[in-house]
Amino acid sequence: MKRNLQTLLIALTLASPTAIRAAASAKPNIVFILADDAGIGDFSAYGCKYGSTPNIDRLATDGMKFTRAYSGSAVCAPSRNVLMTGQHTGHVLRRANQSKVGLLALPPEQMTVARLLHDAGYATGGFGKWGLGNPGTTGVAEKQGFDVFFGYYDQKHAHDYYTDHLVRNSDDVPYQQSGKHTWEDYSHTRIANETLKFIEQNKGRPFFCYAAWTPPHGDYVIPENPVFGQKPWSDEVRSYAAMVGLVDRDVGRVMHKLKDLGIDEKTLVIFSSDNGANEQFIEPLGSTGGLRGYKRMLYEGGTRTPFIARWPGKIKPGSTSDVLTTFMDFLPTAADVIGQPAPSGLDGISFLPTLLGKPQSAQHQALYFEIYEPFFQQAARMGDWKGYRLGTKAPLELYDLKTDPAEKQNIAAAHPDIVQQIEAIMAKEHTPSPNYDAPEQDNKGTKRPKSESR
Ligand SMILES: [Ca+2]
Repeated sequence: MKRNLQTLLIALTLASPTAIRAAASAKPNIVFILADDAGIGDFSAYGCKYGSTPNIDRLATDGMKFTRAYSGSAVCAPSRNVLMTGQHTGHVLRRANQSKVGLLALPPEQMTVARLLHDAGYATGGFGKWGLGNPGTTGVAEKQGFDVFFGYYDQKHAHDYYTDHLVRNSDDVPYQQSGKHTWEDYSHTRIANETLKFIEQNKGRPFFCYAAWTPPHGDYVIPENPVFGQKPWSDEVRSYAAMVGLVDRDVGRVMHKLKDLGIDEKTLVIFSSDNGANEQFIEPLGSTGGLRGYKRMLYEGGTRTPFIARWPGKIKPGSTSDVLTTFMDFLPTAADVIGQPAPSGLDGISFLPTLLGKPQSAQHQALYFEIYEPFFQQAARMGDWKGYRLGTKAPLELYDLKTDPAEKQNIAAAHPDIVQQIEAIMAKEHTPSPNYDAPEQDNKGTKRPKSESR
């Protein structure tokens, strides 16, 4: 028996990639669907006030809804950097969309969740917006563990939903426009179709599908808007609401595809959004769910995110979890799902025990965030305590999220011991970056981040 096992191991070691893939076939598929700039208040599973997102609701009734989940950051590129690398924003390369030395690209040997899964025999595909390295750099998706990436590499390019080209593995794919702004012309149509095609093509082997779709990020345009077209809102608000609906519709298409192929039972599907909503959608839509702040701010409205996981037979249907988690936990969780130890140097912790309904013995003592856009901010959550600081010189603001989820009452003066603990966390978790200058600012709060975005 032992000898047979040894023979098998030797055979596998020498085997072709196909044989290794066959051995890995018990591994579940992983689909991560990432909306862009959608707030927690845009989804009916989290109390949306203006519409419903039934397909995403169904993920929650079939699976687990996280009630205290955070994205990686309050803007696109750092959030995706955290998601891909399992490190928080005190450690990652991208701590803002821009830097003082231009767009930063992931380095060649960067550990990413795509690389981890690819090396374990997974087919790896990304569809939508990449943002961690433009063509010609070391950061392109196909050098970071993806077999294929289709969509936008450059974040500014991703604003153009009626573009004349998309990009596949760094090559331009021309995109003929009719000039009439039809569904055929709309880039997300093609990106969603490519997502489904990848799933279909890889149905017979484990795959990782990273659906980093661009809606509802601006430009706020959509070919048709039958549901919200007559609402007394601005054109941008009407389009944004419809774009959230589009994300929901295509979550439904992904689920249909998985079921049609008979593989939904062996697929872990996660849905989330990369950062909080823009300021302009708070008043008409309540997109930040009543939380303080919005995109670009480390108050709750900038980073609290919808996070839902579905995995039949593994995750209890209709369950919820209040475990504190951010995108940094995705990589170690993926490693855990495929039975591998997490790579070293991560900040994240696997939440697989939570998914499986087991005690989450390893938990974060605190979550840490920093951002250099438009101003340097730091935030840390320790249990129900939330510390926030604008600039490097400002006194820490302290909130008790249990009694004050909207961060209205700064109670720092009453809790100097907690302030001290959170300041120590910020000092420990922040590593200086040569790519950014942290502005020293007081906390008079006169300057507010602009909502318009890169
Ligand atoms: Ca975003």
